[in-house]
Amino acid sequence: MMNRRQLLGAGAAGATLVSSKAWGQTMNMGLPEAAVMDSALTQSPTRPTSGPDYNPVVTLNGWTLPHRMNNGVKEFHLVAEPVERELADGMVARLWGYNGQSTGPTIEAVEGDRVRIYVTNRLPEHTTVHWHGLILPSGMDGVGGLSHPGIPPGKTFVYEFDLTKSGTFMYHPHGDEMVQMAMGMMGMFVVHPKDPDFMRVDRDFLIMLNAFDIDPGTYIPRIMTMTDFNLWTWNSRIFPDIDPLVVNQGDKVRVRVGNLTMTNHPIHMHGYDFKVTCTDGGWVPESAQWPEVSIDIPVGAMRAYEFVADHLGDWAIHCHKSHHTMNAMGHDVPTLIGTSSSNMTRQVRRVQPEFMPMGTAGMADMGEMSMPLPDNTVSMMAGWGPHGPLEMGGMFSVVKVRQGIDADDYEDPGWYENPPGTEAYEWTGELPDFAQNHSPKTQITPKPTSEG
Ligand SMILES: [Cu+2]
Repeated sequence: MMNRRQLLGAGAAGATLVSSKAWGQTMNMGLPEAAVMDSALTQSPTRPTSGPDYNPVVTLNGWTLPHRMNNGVKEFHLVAEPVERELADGMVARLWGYNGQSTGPTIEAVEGDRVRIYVTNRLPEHTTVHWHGLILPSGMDGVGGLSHPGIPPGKTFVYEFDLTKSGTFMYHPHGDEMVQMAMGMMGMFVVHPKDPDFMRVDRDFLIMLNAFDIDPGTYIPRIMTMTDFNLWTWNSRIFPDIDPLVVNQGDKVRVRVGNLTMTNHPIHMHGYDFKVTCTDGGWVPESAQWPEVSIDIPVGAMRAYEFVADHLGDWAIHCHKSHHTMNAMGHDVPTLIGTSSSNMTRQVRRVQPEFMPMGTAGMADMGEMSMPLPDNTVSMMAGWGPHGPLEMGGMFSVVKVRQGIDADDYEDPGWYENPPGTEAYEWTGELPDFAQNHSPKTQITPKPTSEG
């Protein structure tokens, strides 16, 4: 649900940022309303009501910031503030974000637009907004202390520039950046082409890769973590509560993926090959688009790919670093595969009666295990599919390709039913000796055989 609020008493410090004429016009209108989102679910795309037509983007578990027109200028109002974000059902994080959520709302506009973006700072410290990838005047670039002074708490600054090119860009603070990005401050900025037919697709999904380090049972990210994060998120959401990418068969589909984490993420999509069509530097000419099934998204970069959704089914889409498809886990756990844990278990249970050893056969039982969890966390390998536990978490979702899905319908159609004869099945004939599992144990030290 979106609601609106007027920010009464928000200070205006724009005089040094815009010309006095522009500022005079702006003052007459007052500040634009600042829309707030209170839901972490995917919101329907916002179709344009004026100006050139475009196919709006769908931000997974996110929304698009409304704007108003003021004398031909598109005006937006971002509010940097502490937020509560549901990372998953049963897990809330206390983050910093924009307009009620982290990640912040997507900003959508059209090539050739002039935009005026009010940024109100309700954080306890200064902030700025840097417009990653956009071509703009140096003083609008949002690097605190370099482009302009930081926005003090309680103040509102105004950014204003022309959108000279279309593409996919990002926004994030460039003031106490390490802390503010670790706290969840980031969003995406999509500029649609002026020509509605240029690079047109039927479905256009947005994913921002981000990461947090939140100890189970706590609410606030550890801001000093450099690489060993324990929650790998898309738009500040973890599987199984990342919404699916719902697609009608035959649709031309684009997926735009931005990365503001501290490591690269090879995003792999099953069932299709696709072409890389855009980076945050611009569109890739058709002759230079290259095919992929996994695309590495470097740190501080965006990659968009496209495909035609010919193949019906439920297709996994995920980061290919396997630790990034797990939820909150510690990495300093010893490997117990092949060991006998019963003696150790007995000893540990004397001091911790609920102790359960993990990883003696593998970790496949984690999804089903009902270990007592502390408050405010989710299990490591969660998610159920139509055929049992999915054993996935973190950066994972499902592309659901179906027939007869309406243009603006993104509702989960449920699980795909594989047509008869198209699903892997069990061999029920005789099993020869070599194929039988006589000893389901991993031998740590192979035993000498009688032959030698
Ligand atoms: Cu990853």
